[in-house]
Amino acid sequence: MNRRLFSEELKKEQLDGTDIVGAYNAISSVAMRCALKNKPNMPRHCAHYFSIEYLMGRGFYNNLMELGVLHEASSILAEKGIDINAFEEVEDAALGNGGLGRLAACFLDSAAALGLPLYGYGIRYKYGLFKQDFENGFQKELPDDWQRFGDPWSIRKDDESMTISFADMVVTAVPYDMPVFGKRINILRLYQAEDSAEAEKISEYLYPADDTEEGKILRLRQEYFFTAAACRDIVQNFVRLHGTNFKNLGKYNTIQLNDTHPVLAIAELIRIMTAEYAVSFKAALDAVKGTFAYTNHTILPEALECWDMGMIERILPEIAQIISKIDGAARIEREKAGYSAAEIEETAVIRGDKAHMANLAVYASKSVNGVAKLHTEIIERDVFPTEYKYHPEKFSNKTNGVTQRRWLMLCNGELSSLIDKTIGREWRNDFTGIFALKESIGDIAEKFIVVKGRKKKQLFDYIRATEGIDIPDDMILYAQVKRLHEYKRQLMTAFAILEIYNKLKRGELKDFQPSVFLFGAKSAPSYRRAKAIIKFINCIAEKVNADEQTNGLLKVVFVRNYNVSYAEKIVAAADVSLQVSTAGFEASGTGNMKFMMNGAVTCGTLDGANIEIVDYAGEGNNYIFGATAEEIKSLSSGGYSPQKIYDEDEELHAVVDTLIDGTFDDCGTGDFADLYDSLLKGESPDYYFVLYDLNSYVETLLTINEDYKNRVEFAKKQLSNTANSAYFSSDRTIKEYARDIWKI
Ligand code: 26V
Repeated sequence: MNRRLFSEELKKEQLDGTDIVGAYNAISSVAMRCALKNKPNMPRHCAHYFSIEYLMGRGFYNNLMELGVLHEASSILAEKGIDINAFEEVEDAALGNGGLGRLAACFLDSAAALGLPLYGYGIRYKYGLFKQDFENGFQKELPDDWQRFGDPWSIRKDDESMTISFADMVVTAVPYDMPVFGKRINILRLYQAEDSAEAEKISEYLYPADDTEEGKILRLRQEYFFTAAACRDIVQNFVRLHGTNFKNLGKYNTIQLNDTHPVLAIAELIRIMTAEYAVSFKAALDAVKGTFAYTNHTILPEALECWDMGMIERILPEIAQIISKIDGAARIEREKAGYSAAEIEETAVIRGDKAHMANLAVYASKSVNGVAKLHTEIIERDVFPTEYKYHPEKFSNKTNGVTQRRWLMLCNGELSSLIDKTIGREWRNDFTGIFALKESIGDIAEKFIVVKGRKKKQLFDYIRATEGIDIPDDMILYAQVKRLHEYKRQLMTAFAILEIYNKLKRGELKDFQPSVFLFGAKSAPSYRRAKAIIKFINCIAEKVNADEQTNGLLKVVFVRNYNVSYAEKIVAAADVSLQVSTAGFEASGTGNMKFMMNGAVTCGTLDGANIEIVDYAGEGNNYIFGATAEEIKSLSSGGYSPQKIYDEDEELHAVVDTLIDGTFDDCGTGDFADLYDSLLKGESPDYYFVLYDLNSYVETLLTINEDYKNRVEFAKKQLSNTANSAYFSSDRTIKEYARDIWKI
């Protein structure tokens, strides 16, 4: 963009430091006006990303950085008496919930940076993911009314609105286009539902509760709503550029399905071709098979969506018919290809009275991928084994990545300048250049310690101001920030902290380096056990932080409302990245990569992308513990007795008992007893092997604590992680998608 124009325009603005939101909107609008002077059209050949979540984070700083005017803006504002950091009070839109949505945002960033045409489609929720507060240690959800700050980075496109029909209602899908800046400008198009109060509900909330029939229908409407509008948009562009020979659809377009939520698009695209362009069903099916690509992001059975066919029939009768026809076609095709009857049933699109969305996606896509090496092996071997047997060529791995522009350059200017001074600035254009840092690790270790210290101080100051908790600046920072889920085992960290606390009280840990354990996580509002874990950790924090005997040595903090902006501060400051999921359950993880880039060592299990992180950065520079995915699998098939561990290990017994012995108070909810039962009772007690891995976890945490005493050696380990993080750039991931799947 023309920097001079931007500076001139910005200087003309009447900005007032007392109206930060007004100034925010004014500056953003100037940047948008200047940047969009020459926006490219959708090219003939491009890829489309369909996702029910986008966790874009704050657009302000990132966009100004991408546009190359962050410095200009900062100095012009300073002249006007405004500190550019003041805009941190403008909250970011959290139109997503976790890794899936943040990955979508990183991908858009990377594609634009690389100059690749990738267009995102999703929903413009009125309320994003709830804002989290704690009330007496319990999570409380508050609506996230992000639009109250305005939405200066989007443009409403009334003239490109679409009508979307359901059996019982018609709604208008109004696009809001958010430019994504880089070497080229791509667009994230988010649809808002309008026309009636009923219609508006469709784009009101991210993940409305789906434990009732009504909630399920709403979720179904959301999924159809945005994918139908997006499909129509893509078809209109295709027809304009290439005519109506839909044989070529997949030659020019790939639609990447981010998990199963957008999978109805497959049926809708067939509907559009057959109903509106008189294409035969067979030809339409062939066309979609060349167009769609599916990414799986989780193997948790509860997250693999199945829709009741009766419900689809009621709300979307034509779509139901098409799904039935796809199911029929798949069965015939597979019988001819030699699938056994059992194999046909297992892979069927309709099983019983349910549409199996992952099976539909796998059947109708040209490509299926997992998001880390181990995860892809698991989907090939355990989740879609039959399809893999007959169509191995369809499957591939695309290990996730994160954008170093937000997750290193923007969030850690101090480390970025140290890197500049050490190896020059070329790594900023091509992140593979970061590898050159390896040669200088020894020389800059001391300087790195200073940088880390500064980032920690910034974070601790922020925590003091927002959470009212005081953390000494020199503590080792262990961080576990991610969605709250039993498989991620925040509970195991809680137990580990209690064991360490007990050891400190008994005077068993000589020369223990002062440590703070930091958590950030939101729990799904209806997920009782996840919420119980939040309460439990808050109880531990209260007890530990108030104990004068251990106070200078151990702190526990659960930050409120963990989000992208908080994450930017935490990943830059952390010494130790806790990635302790039960092996086999975390598809990839992307937080692990952000920490790695910023020079934290990983303390983790051999799960998801941790395996590859350690492959690149070296096992000696990280701390791996716990059962492997294979061990977990064999333990799961019989013979695991958490009761035995509990009975035989006194220390472990004692910390688990704090759930029921009155040490902590769950205010009569019975939540702690329920957690206790989940570990020791029922059909598969301790399903996530918390007790199994606890001892080796505590040992590993203590080894890290010991190693930290040699600050320089420890800093070298940390820097080795930064130097080896090139592979975990989403630029690399996007290049692989572009080369292997999108052919752009
Ligand atoms: C989402 C939700 C939404 C709210 C209701 C409960 C619930 C349960 C599970 C999920 C999982 C959605 C899929 C997902 O986010 N997967 C994550 O994708 C990341 C990007 O590939 C990956 O790094 C994480 O390992 C994976 O968990």
